[in-house]
Amino acid sequence: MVNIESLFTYTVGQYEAIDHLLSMGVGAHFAALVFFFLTSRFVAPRYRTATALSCIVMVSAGTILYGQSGLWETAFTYNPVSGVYEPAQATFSNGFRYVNWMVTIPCLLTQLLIVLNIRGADLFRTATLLILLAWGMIITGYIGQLYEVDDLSTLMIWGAISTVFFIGMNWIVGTRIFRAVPDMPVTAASPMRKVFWLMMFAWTLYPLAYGIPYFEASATGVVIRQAFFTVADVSSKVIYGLMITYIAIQRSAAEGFEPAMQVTDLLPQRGT
Ligand code: RET
Repeated sequence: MVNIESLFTYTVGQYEAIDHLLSMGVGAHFAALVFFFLTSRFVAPRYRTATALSCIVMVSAGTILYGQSGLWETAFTYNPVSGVYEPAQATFSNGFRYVNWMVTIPCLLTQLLIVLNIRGADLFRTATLLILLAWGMIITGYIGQLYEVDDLSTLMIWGAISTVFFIGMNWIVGTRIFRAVPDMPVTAASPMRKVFWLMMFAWTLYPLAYGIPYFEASATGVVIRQAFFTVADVSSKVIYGLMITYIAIQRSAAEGFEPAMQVTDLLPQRGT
């Protein structure tokens, strides 16, 4: 039960590309954590949980990526004779990511519902449904990826089952976003529509990464897969989180929220 990563040797360029992608992911998430922490004061209490959830996602994803980059470094060693990186004692696995999504995806979905101003029983019901669909998608995908080396048809069958959950989840997300947009202040409506398309783009990269063993089982395929994962991570969590916080700030301002300190207070004042 290994991932295809452990089957190949890597040129120095391929090995380093993946090492650098993973480290970049760590840096992006921890940098964004500081930003979300500092900007939460500009978000009205009504929407502030959305920004707090971004902080949780940054810590959770940043930590898992730190682990992935350490694992990559111990799973391969440089062989000076052949001039390539070869599998070493540790086994690289993408499975940690899937388990991490069990935590991060519910947070991402809930912060969306909060900035859509879905409240009370509706919030509880919609969040529960979305989280159950997400967990169904992740668990079936996790099982499938265990077969990616030994049995490609099993990989694809579990992938197809997982996709059914994925489509159901996207359907609900799309309907809720486009139903809420007409009632949002104009400054928030346009970024909200963009959030939907960002999600469609970023979230689809994950099933493409899952399918790599089927389409391109090689060291190049592995580089492509890790690149897909990194672009997907930064888009679906960091950029998404920035847009969610931006929407939350716009909604707060439109509802008359006055932060204890204005962003402009940070700028030098005329005459001082
Ligand atoms: C799997 C299995 C193959 C089919 C599908 C999948 C979808 C994965 C998705 C993951 C999203 C992850 C996010 C993580 C944030 O931290 C499980 C790869 C459809 C959509 C947003």
